[in-house]
Amino acid sequence: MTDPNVEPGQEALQASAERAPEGAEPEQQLADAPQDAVDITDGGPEMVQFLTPEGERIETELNAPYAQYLQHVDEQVLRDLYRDLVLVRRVDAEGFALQRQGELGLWPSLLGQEAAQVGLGRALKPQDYVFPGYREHGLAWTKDVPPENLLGMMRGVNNGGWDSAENNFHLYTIVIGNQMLHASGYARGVQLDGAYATGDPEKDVAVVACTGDGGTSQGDYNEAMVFAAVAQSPCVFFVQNNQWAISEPTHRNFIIEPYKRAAGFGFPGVRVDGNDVLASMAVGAWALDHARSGKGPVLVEAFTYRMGAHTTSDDPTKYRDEAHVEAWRAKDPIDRLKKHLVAHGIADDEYFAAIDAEADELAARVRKACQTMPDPELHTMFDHTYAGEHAQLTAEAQQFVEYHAGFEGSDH
Ligand SMILES: Cc1ncc(C[n+]2csc(CCOP(=O)(O)OP(=O)(O)O)c2C)c(N)n1
Ligand SMILES: [Mg+2]
Repeated sequence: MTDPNVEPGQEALQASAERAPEGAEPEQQLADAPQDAVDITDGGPEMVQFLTPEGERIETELNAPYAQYLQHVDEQVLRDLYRDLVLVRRVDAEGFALQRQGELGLWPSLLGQEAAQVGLGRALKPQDYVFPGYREHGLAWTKDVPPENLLGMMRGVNNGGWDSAENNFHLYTIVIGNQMLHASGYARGVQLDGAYATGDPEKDVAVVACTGDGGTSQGDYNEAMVFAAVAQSPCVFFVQNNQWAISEPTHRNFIIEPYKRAAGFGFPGVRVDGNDVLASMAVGAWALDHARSGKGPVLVEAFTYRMGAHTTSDDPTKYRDEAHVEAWRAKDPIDRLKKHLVAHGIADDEYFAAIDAEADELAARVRKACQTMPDPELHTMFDHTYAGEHAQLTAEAQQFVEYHAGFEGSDH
């Protein structure tokens, strides 16, 4: 409960201190705060939700302003959302397996975050432009990036794998927070082009900047928000708070939650249940409308959980309690939609079996594409550094190719 006599920051610090071992220094208290003293699945009273973990559709005072964005949601839309979630999860599982089998160098799993991404993704219009991090496989799916194209960079055969201009989906960015600046700058460009706020929602552009809870600590993130706020550009900051930045829990990244911090930058912030695909879609549609119609930037924090490891290079058993993962499992985004579909007779066993079969087919397609990806010609790593011909780089590329040719026939 909020104590009106305590400053917000102090309250959060006190809460952390209360969870820390007795006698520890304040900084140590923060570091050692045992996480099991609080319900880590609780997004708080301001979190917008439409579908409970039990699959019940709810109407509340809090979700009422967003309900209009779900008017088109009929039984077919619900079935399609379920299909999206299952196919995206299946592609993700295949990516993980391919890495374990030595076919990929790395795979960052989105397990648990499917609804956050598919919800916002299905609220996007074709002209909207998304700047992802590296875990946005669900958003990529909704932007029609073929899933096999996500694998090239992870296999080390290219630097991206899709044409961002074709899909309005920028290449993955590994440098944390960097894409926030790209997005904010792009949104400013949209503004200068007059490609927003014309009153035509089928043409006006909104730009999405994706990051995680850890990314909110980056300078880039904060600079991008200042820039967008001052320009009043059509930028939606989409923070997937999956509770972890590799091994760092959120209390090591912020005292004030991201959705509340938006006010400090001068635009609205909303926390949404990131495991509820309907909530993510409704709030996402509202946010995109807000931006595209010229009302300025907005921040959406999707409260969710990273069910898997940070990447295939990480071992979360070293730093987190399995009981927490179990607690979040009860809030699984696919299970809750399935419960809803079953309870209302919207889908039956035959439908679910068909989707599972389609998912397996898709996974097989992705696997085959991965295994048959050609190794790149050596000089291609120099391509696209400059838009046009660059004499020095051409010479370096030539030298590089010749150098490697010198090893032909040897074991090195
Ligand atoms: C500028 C920068 N610093 C550090 C890293 C190393 N790094 C990779 S992922 C990560 C944590 C990111 O956490 P979060 O923003 O919550 O995203 P998540 O991985 O949870 O989706 C860090 C620190 C990096 N890639 N870039
Ligand atoms: Mg995170």
